Amino acid sequence: MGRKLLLEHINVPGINTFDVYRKKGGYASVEKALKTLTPDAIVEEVKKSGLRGRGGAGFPTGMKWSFLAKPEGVARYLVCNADESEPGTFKDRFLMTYIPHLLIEGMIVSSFALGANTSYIYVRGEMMPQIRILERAIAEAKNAGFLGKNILGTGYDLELYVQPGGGAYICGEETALLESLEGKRGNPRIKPPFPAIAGLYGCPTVVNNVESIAAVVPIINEGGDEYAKIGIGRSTGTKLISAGGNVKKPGVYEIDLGLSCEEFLYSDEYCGGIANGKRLKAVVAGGSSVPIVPANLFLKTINNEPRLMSYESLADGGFVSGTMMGSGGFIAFDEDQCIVRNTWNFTRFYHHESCGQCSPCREGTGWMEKVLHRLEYGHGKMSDMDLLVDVSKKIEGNTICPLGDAAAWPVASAIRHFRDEFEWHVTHASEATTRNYGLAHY
Ligand code: L3W
Ligand code: SF4
Repeated sequence: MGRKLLLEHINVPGINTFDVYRKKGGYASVEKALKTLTPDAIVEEVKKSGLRGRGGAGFPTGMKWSFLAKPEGVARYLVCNADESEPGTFKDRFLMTYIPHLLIEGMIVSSFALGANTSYIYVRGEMMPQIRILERAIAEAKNAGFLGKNILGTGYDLELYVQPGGGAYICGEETALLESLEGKRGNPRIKPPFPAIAGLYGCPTVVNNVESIAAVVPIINEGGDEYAKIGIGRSTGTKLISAGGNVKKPGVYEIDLGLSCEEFLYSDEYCGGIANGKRLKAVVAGGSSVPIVPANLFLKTINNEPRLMSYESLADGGFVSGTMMGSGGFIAFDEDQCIVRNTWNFTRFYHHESCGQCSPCREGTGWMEKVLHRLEYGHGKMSDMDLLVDVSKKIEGNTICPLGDAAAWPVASAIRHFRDEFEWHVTHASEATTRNYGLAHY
């Protein structure tokens, strides 16, 4: 049984309210941080913890914090990226819904560490219930003296605002998010400069995922070294995984990083195996932006070692035989699922969500979508698979933001691992067409 650092109290009735959360030890990290630690000491604890960004990139959080520029007389901002939109990912929504004060507590400690006096939680626009939940929780925390002027009499001031998002997946890319927060269209900026140097309103800004900020609470309560004892290698601590697709028990699970993929998928503590007695065919381990892998390569690496739920192990084998931890959006596909249709569906999403600034992404996602559509609907050609790989290679690495790569990788990996299934759609075109019931509207 893994440790529960974020979800320990998730089933306590009323834990979404300030009073119950406080009775369970909530906001202790704020007292400890503001009364006994310096901002630099907090950054040091986060560095020691080894925490890596939980939004998808896995960049070391403490290092990101230490990059924050501190010019004299210039405001600094902390912005929480709660624009969770990655297909298959619903762990941040879960945290915000059921234990919103954990995020607010993390925001206060993190803002103090970074020297921010104004911070924002940018929430996906469609998540109206969560926006209301957070606004209520912020009001409760402010009433209790944990937000506003002179917090707990320490002289530290912090205003925390919830900003409804612009309603586009691309607004979750950190620089597009900042554009949107400034009131503009959410188009990604060219990096560098990174937000740590020039972010919101041109000021030094840290953008962190919801789960990363929540993890700061146990790190400060227990110490960075204690946190780093959980996990394996450079994958320290616990990770929330949202499990979906054909698993018996879909839901949000907190795992110790380093748990074996087999245990995660088949044990009753987590996914409970594949539903309806079916066999596993393929897995998307970290949201739709990461390579899809067949069952055997999800459970074991190419060297026949057990695959682990860690940043390194999931990526073992690179794009040839590995995948990525990504945002922790785990989707299992059983033996009845059509990989071609799924790949088309993902690509349709990226084509729709491309902001259109760079041609490889704008044109390439549309092109891949059209070719996948014709394959799925029985009009494909044998040359289509090479064409798709070619287009995906021309997108990869040639765009302003990672959406281009995110669109390219699932297509390239699906063809690498399931080319026979793509070919079947050409050789059995009439069967492929009639099987696609219910999608004729497209
Ligand atoms: C200062 C440097 N800061 C890097 C910072 C940078 C950012 C972080 C990671 O994409 C991935 C993407 C999606 N000085 C720095 C520096 N930073 N070098 O570190 O940066 P980066 O560029 O590696 O990644 P990113 O642009 O943040 C995120 C993938 O996540 N993804 C998407 C998930 C979507 C959700 C969601 O809906 N909630 O999580 C899933 O896999 O494809 O590869 O802060 O500024 N020298
Ligand atoms: Fe926009 Fe796509 Fe370019 Fe990102 S890669 S900036 S989403 S066109």
